Amino acid sequence: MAVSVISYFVPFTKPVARFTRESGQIPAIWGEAYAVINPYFDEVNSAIKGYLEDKGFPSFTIAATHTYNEADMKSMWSHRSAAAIAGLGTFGANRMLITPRGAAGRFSTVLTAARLTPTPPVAEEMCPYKRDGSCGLCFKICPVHALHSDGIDRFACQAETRKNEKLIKESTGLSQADVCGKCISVCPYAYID
Ligand code: B12
Repeated sequence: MAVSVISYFVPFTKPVARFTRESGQIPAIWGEAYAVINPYFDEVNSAIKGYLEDKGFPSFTIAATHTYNEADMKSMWSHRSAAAIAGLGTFGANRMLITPRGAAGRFSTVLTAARLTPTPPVAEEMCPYKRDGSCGLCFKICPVHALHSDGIDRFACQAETRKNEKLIKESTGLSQADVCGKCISVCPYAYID
C-alpha cells in the first residue's frame, strides 16, 4: 500500500525556459529538453524504486508523460497536483506549477510504502495574476487562445503541440517533441536562479 508520494521537479536551463518568448521560431530547444529528459525520468524513477524496494518498501513509478486518455485529454494521475500537495509550489494562471526553481521544467512521481517526512509547503502565492489580477502574459501569448482565466481548451493546446512536433521533426529529426511552452516562457517565474 502506498503511504508516501515522492514528487520531484527537474528545471529546464534558463535558455530553454526563456527561448519561446524570445524567438518566433519553432520551439526546437524546448522540444529537445522535453524529449531528452523523458528517458532520464524512467532511469531516476527506477533507481528510486530499486533503492526503496531493497529496503523492503514496495514502490510504484508513474510515467512522466503520454499517460492520458485521448477522449477527454486527462490522465489518471496529475504530477502537478501531487507536486502541489507535496509542497513543491503553487499553481500559476497558465495552470503550471511554479516552484522555487521556476515553472519551466518537468515533474515526476514515485509512490512508496515507506513513511517519509513531508517537505514544508511553499506558502506564498507566486503567480501575479492569482495574487492581484496583474500580468496575464500567458493568456496573451497563447497562439491558439487556448488559455483563459477559467480554464484551458485542452484540444486546441494539443493541436498546437502536435503542429510543433511535426515542424521539429522536419527541421531537426527529433521525434516525440509535442511541445509549445509559450505560456510558461513569458511567466516572470519561468526560471528562478
Ligand atoms: C494531458 C496533458 C496535457 C494536455 C492537456 C493539458 C491540460 N492543461 O490539461 C496537453 C497535450 C494539451 C498538454 C499541454 C501542455 N503540457 Co502537459 N501534460 C498532460 C499530462 C500527461 C496529464 C495532465 C492531466 O490530465 N492530469 C489530470 C488532471 C485531472 O489534472 P491536471 O490537468 O494536472 O489539473 C488539475 C490541477 O490543476 C488541479 N489543481 C488546480 N488547482 C489546484 C490547487 C491545489 C492546491 C491542488 C492540489 C490541485 C489543483 O486541479 C486540476 C483538475 O483536477 C501531464 C503529466 C501528468 N500525468 O500529470 C502533463 C503536464 C501537465 N504537461 C506539462 C507541460 C510542460 C505541458 C506544455 C507546456 C507542453 C509542453 N510540454 O511544452 C503544455 C501546457 C498546457 C497548459 N498550459 O496547461 C507538464 C507541466 C509542468 C509544470 N511546470 O507544471 C506536465 C506535468 C508533464 C510533466 N511530467 O512535467 N498537456
